[in-house]
Amino acid sequence: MANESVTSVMDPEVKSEVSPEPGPEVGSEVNSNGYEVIHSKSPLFYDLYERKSELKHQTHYCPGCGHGVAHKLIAEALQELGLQDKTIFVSPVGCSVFAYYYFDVGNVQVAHGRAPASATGIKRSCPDKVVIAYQGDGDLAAIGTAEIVHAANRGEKITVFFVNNAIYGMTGGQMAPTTLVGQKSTTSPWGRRPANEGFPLHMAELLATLEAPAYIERVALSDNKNIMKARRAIRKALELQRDGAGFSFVEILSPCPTIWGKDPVEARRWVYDKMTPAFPLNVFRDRRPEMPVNNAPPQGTVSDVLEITAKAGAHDSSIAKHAHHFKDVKIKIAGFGGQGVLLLGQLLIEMGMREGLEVSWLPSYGPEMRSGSAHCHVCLSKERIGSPLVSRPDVLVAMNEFSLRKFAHEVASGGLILYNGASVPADFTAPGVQMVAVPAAEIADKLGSTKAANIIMMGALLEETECLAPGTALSVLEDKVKKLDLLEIDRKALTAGRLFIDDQAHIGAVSQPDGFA
Ligand SMILES: Cc1ncc(C[n+]2csc(CCOP(=O)(O)OP(=O)(O)O)c2C)c(N)n1
Ligand code: SF4
Repeated sequence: MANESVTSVMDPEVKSEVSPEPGPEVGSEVNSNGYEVIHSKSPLFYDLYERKSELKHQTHYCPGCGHGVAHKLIAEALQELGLQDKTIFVSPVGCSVFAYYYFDVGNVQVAHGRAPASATGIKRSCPDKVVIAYQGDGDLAAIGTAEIVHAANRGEKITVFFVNNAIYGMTGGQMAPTTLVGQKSTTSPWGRRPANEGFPLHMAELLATLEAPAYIERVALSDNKNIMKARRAIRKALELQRDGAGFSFVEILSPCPTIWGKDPVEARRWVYDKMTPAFPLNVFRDRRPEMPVNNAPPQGTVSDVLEITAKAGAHDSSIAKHAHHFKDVKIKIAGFGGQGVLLLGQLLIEMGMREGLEVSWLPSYGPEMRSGSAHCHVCLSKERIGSPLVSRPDVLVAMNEFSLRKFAHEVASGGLILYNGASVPADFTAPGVQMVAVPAAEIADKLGSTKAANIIMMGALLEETECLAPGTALSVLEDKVKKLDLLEIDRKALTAGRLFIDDQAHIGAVSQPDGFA
């Protein structure tokens, strides 16, 4: 694709198909065999490739690499179809990771194997765009096997160009799922043995077993005639997407001279001689799938879908009027699974939402359903929240001693620790931090349910920090707690937590520089 790196050879058999499409022709010459060789570059490529200051006219691909040819064919097709301004190109991890240095279209570079998943999200949110996932065989057929199969099976209206060079190029020649039987690689040094490494994966055939795909073809960059066929297939796949067809997929058998240890001409020949018998060229699917129409989910704002606005209106007017004397409050709640640690965080963010704050909740818990450690990060903020991760909490709610000892050191200076216990352990100190021991489990037991300990801590938190209104807490509990007897206990627990702070804690309110009282 660099000016001199790709040539179109005027073969009499394919002459009519290779006449250069509109675009700046850089030059032409007649070679020693009497053929006219045309050097051209699609205007869809950037003028300069900014990757390296000294190589601004060259790609990073090795001489004879199929990626450059595939890029050129895609660029020309997009240009001919007038799709440049509508295209979003999703590049993978692999040798083609830098495709965004070349294509002057919308570009996204994604994690290894995830291009079909990312392309799905992009296409669904921008249905008028032409979304291309471009992937190597390691990327698509190894680490990304699940993504491609499911995107194809859902009939996502994206186009996938699958560059199969039978090897991992970028990482130095490990065996790919497409490596041929007997082919040597750094991880199959004796040649691929089906009994040990399995058979090559035929992705086009595999995807053609699915109902949803609209178009699947395998082509080869082996010789000019086949390159012209590849050109047509690439164009067709893009046309189908433009016309709203369905999932289109072109597998491109492609030379990797460097890793194969061949010169560019030998490598092209190897594609034809060795790869095409193993991966037959064919159109495996060409039809418009029968997909149910009108199956799009209802569209709406997050507030509408969560019915937040409607619910907020139903609550007493004191909720919205609560004054927040802080810019943001970061809270960590930690304990054992089963203590309602995560739930307490969810209740707080629900309250924050109802009071018009920005909120986030990030849970973290072990695999055990009960007794494993669990904690969550809660942010309440008047401004948009950059990260839900709380590494310096203003408040730590420690539901057990283990969590107290584990997280106390993280609490910001001047912050608050609410500890679920009759008293703070004698040997424990947390300089510069207010500590309040709330015998929440004990009080909860007296109220009739140990489970209510988290709500007692909530009451204490609200009373001590005044970060959210107790009225909001009540309305949230009324909506969320479906069992009436438990709701009654929770109401009492909320009050008990607040009263404990007022009547028994005898510890002054925490003063924060931002006014969090
Ligand atoms: C999660 C993750 N796993 C592994 C790698 C290492 N890695 C980078 S590229 C690559 C394989 C690329 O091969 P292929 O998709 O065939 O593309 P090619 O380089 O041949 O074009 C691997 C395994 C990575 N970058 N990220
Ligand atoms: S290693 Fe192979 S796939 Fe990668 S740029 Fe070089 S020739 Fe192309």
